[in-house]
Amino acid sequence: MTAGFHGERLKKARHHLATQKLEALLVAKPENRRYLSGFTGDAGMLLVAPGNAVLFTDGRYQEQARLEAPNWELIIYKGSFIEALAEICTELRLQEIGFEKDYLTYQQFEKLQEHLPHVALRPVTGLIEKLRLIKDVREISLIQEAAVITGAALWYLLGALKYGQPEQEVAGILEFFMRRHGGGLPAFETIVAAGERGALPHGIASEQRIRRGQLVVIDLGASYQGYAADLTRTICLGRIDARQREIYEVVREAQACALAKIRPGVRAGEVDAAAREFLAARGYGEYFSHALGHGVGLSVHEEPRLAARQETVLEPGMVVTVEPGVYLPGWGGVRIEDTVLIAQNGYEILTPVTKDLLVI
Ligand SMILES: [Mn+2]
Repeated sequence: MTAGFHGERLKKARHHLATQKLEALLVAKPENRRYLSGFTGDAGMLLVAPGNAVLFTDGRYQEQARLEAPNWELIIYKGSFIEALAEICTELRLQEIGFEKDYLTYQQFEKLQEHLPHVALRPVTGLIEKLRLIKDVREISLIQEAAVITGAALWYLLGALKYGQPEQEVAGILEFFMRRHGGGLPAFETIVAAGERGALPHGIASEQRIRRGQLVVIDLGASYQGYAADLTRTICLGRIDARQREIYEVVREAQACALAKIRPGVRAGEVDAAAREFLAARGYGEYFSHALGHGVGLSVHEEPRLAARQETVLEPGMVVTVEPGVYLPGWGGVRIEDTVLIAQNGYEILTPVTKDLLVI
């Protein structure tokens, strides 16, 4: 099984290299490394060549690498990784290797140049990420599991929330629940933003206490075996006024407009536009200050972006967030977000939590 799907991914990567007329690729980005090889350690690099698949790591990960990536040729380097790489390049007579230009540091690049004087270095971007755009069935089931843990944490919180709790404590309740139910580290720092702080789209939990009458934006995501989920709900404590209710309903309708657009063949930008035009027509256009959504997988933010003018065409197997929001400085904010799978005939929401206005 393990060899099966990783073998399939490696095959696709090699095919991709061939179409780019690239002899070999050095894979440094942790998510890409994990995607291709299954190796989950903190340190290591892959070299993908037509006849070789090499995993370089250090002594701490020897046993783990053998277990997780049994079909990769394992090289445990002692001193410097680059010296080990230089040896392999000579052995395989490689003339050119690609490197991930949006990940490798300039210093690492300089060292590669220094130690591989006879190898041309070609910067590439998004090569393995392109493969990761469409999730296979195993990936979808892992994202689904992360989404279920995330949704359950929010449901649990609704019963556990008390007036006067600091935002940080609320975040801690959510994170502990997710870990207790099989989640790894949270996929990102949990956002709990009450009252005026809700106007900060990325207002991570602070020491401020949540009070009756406040809207609270709660944005959380479990990870499960490396895969992320992403969910936001905005709830109200104790009582709600007419304006809070109006803005909540506007955001909820904006999300419904965007979801109604989603199906294979539609461009990402059109989905963004559906929510954006609806909010503009209702007078909230300038208060929706970010993109509608992003891909979710081994990274919590990856391709495709659901943003203005994005030409990517949606395909079955993509997983994206749909998260319109309205943020009014000095007042607060509302965001509603689901993680959504693009399906053959439309879409499937993976984050199973009601969007009815919750007044706790
Ligand atoms: Mn998100």
